Amino acid sequence: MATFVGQMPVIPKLRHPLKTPIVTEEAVWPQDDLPIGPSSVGVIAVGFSGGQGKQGVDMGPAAIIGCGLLEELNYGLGIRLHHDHKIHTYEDMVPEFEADSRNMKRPLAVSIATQALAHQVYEQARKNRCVLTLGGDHSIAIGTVAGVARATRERLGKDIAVIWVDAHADINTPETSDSGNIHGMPLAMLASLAQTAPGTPFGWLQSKAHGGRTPVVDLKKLVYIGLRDVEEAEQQIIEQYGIKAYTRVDVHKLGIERVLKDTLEYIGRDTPIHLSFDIDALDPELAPSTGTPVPGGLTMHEALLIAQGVHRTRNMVGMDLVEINPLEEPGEDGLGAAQTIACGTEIVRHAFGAMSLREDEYKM
Ligand SMILES: [Mn+2]
Repeated sequence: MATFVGQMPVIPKLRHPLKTPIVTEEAVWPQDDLPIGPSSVGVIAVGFSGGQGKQGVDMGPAAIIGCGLLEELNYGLGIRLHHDHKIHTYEDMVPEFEADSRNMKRPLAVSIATQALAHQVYEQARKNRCVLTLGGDHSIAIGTVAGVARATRERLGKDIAVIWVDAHADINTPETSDSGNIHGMPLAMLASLAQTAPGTPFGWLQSKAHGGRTPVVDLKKLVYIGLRDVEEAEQQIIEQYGIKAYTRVDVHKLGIERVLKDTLEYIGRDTPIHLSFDIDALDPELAPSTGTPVPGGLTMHEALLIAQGVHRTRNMVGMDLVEINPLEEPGEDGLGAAQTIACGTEIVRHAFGAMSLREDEYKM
């Protein structure tokens, strides 16, 4: 599998980590009584790029961790982290070469990797930890959402809601996809719009061993924010299933406060939330280092308000940050990549309790 083939550009740190973090599998941050946020967070770094064709997105987690994200959470916000110090690539599990199948590229690799990831996420989430997964391409959300959904059902007896912040809808079925790249299909897999059967790729989503309830995501509990590059077949799916979708234009017209308030009301105040954040939701001027940039994206203010608003519900059970690709538009002296990473870091910090926006600075 093509991982780490290119050379990681030298990425300057735009933020200064406070100290070296203490993060081990059972790491202990000295306070049990933490002022803000979830007290315990599982972090899984996933250097997987098999859901799309560009090299480099597998370097995302190493880059963002290298720039100090975990120190920010651990020392900056006082959050207890559970992390195994590994970048998971699943290289030893997935086939190196694989023929296209049913208009999917590398279905076996993505299925095997996401199944393994689902198990990792589940193991963290069942211990009452909020699980932060650093990608990797967006196909990994098949694993993260499945793992979080299963643990949350077992632990709280509730279905999760998913807030999908993205330029793209990522809900193509294999049949409707032009590219065959599975990072454009995770929601179709999770919502059982794509045909899967036991023994075939993604059949594990329906297996009893994995919690056995399908679909994993109820489309009535999915909300999109930031869409601006939606394919026609995806638009049909959104309309057919009545999926709540706030496009970039909606954010512009309604304002992000209103969009967020409506989103959280729609989801329901007692509903566990998985926030899947694709860095390409941001404007490429802010976050250029991503595989499928689309102009006209969210501002940092909008992104941080989403993250902070989700945090304030105290209902976040999982979060993904995906599609940071340090090899795309790295910029002079790596500044484009550094800026992309700094944006991602700020979004994660706010989802875990950083409060740069005071309550009187926005209406919720
Ligand atoms: Mn995406």
